[in-house]
Amino acid sequence: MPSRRDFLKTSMLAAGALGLPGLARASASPEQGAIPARAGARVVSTWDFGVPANRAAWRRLGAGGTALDAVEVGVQVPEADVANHSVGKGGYPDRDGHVTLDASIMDGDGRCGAVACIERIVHPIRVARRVMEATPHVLLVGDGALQFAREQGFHEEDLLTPEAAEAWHAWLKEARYQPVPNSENRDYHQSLGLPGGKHNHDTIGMLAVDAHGHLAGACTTSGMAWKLHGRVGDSPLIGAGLYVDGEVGGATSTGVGEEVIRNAGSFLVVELMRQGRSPQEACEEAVRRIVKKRPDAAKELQVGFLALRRDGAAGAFAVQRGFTYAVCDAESTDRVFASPSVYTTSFN
Ligand code: SD4
Repeated sequence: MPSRRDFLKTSMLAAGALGLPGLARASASPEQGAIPARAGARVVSTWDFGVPANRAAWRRLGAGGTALDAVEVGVQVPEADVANHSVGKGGYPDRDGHVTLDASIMDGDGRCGAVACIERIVHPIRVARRVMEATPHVLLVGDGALQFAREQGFHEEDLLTPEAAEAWHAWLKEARYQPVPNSENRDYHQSLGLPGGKHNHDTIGMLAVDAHGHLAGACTTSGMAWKLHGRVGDSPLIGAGLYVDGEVGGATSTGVGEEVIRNAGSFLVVELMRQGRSPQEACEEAVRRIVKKRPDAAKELQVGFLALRRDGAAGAFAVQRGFTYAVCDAESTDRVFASPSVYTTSFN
């Protein structure tokens, strides 16, 4: 468990992370990506755009909402943000021009629900919760998921914004599918002039523990831009993009979903925490397995895991440098931390 000194150092890093040049200079060290337990509630989520999402979740907790309510409300912020090019409306489409969304939600008591490859619904996370609460199933896909959403009274709309359509038409000229690591970090990415200024994938994974120690998580995305129609990533798959066990903690992932699915990533992180690893150690082991299985491929792709233990301790680890996560608690609602990573120089 990191000492108070480590926590202070980490907090300073967080301050640096918000002033982006500081983050760029920060080198990976063990205390990065690990924040100690604290009494009371805490919300964590992937990437720097997790800050406003965390705040919405926090407000919900403050108004007496459960951890499940909080994560459901929180991830709706990027879902509705048309400037975010891959969660919900405004997301980049697949190869054929369809915006297809994946989402999952899980409570610490084991209840869970998900939708995959759903179209025309701005808030797939709300449909996922409805699957969990109003059906005997866990996962609905494609047309069946849309049919269910219609039956539940969800409003339908075209999710392909003019801006996303323009990006798709530009992509069609070469039509090369090549995910860009860290494209999710809008400010970070752009301020450093890293390659691939267009966001081709963003995912928000959020984990919350409320003041009673109750846990929940949610994950929502439009997946990898320009993917094949029908492709489903890790985000709606319980155990891959999200897993929560109220006795232990929760984990969520972002990046190239195929790599996470191959390793049942989020389940693995939670199981490692159950065996006594810290959140950060557990994330690191899950990332290292991905790298070990496909070392050459791993050099050019990004996967990041974020974990929150039942006692509020949090940690993260990624393949490439540049993964960030946002932390919100009574002390501060808007900290952004740099995750440590296997590679510290790639894409920089
Ligand atoms: C996917 N894991 O569909 C998602 C994409 C993602 O940040 O996380 N992007 O594979």
